[in-house]
Amino acid sequence: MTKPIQLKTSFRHYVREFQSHGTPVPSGLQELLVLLTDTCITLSNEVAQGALIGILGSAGTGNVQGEVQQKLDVIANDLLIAGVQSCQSLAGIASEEIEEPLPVGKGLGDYLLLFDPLDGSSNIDVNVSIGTIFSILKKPDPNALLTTADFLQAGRTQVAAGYVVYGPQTTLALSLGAGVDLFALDAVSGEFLLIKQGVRISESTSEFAINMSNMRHWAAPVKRYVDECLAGSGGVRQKDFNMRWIASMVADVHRVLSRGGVFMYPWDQRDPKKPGKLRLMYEANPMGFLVEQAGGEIINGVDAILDLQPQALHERVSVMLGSKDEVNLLRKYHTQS
Ligand code: AHM
Ligand code: MG
Repeated sequence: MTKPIQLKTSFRHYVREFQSHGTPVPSGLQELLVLLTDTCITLSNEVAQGALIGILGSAGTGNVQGEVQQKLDVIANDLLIAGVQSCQSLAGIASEEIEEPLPVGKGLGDYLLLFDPLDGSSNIDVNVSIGTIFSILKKPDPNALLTTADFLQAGRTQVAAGYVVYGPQTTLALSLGAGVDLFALDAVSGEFLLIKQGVRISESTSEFAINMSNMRHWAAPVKRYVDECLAGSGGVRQKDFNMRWIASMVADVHRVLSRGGVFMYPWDQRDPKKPGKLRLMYEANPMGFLVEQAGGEIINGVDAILDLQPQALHERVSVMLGSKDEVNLLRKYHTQS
């Protein structure tokens, strides 16, 4: 049971008031969440300024993934790292943009923070929604030296996960393991205010999201699923489907949380050895935590993503998430093949 909190409560008050089954949020986690979300507010203000402060365009550098970095990828990464340095309970950070984990202070403390600092980089320069995705894990031994292995925990062990979308509104979605709550950035107070408690993803939907330009590379079960959606009311599904693809996972997942749907970035044959495009630790696990906490599902085709044992910090995974009925159908098509 989650304690109801009054709408428009500020995030600072929310983390103090939040209780699941009478248990409040530990003070160290409160501190981390407040520092992290405050930094996202700073980042939101930078994003809103865009070209006016010269932060659009390529940084001319590459990241650990071999991808070209945008200036905002670098700015977001630096801001987030700096923003949580004073957190006493934080032992280390792993970022999509950096190869090795960074200790915070001496690398001691209860929590580990992982993030994709700026998701949807291809949308930065065209003023389409982008975001920050984060995941918080418990450090296995708060008093031991920080290692990469500390971070390699299955998604189900996350103590918190969330994202911030920098869109028409700046919106924060957060789960502390007892439902998903939504906040909007209030321009007047400069704070996140609670706008919805207990978000639920509808079990059925008639909306799907996938990059259709990759259709010729998909595996047969994904092609079958999408073909049947496209056949509409005259096909086996006997209903018309709508398609949306924003190419920012934060914005696509926000739509799924808001009105249901299914989002897919599956494995494909372009690079058969690559399990998928999206990253397990920085994208799939935190989004999966939110989706499951809102009553949806997330799989790699066959297995629940939150049960996967990560092998490496930057590993990639095939992703299918959203409304239960559709994810179950995708699982069925994958297990039949
Ligand atoms: P990024 O973290 O480098 O921005 O990449 C992840 C993004 C997701 O937000 C989005 O779902 C996907 O990559 C879009 O890929 P594509 O351009 O192939 O459609
Ligand atoms: Mg990303």
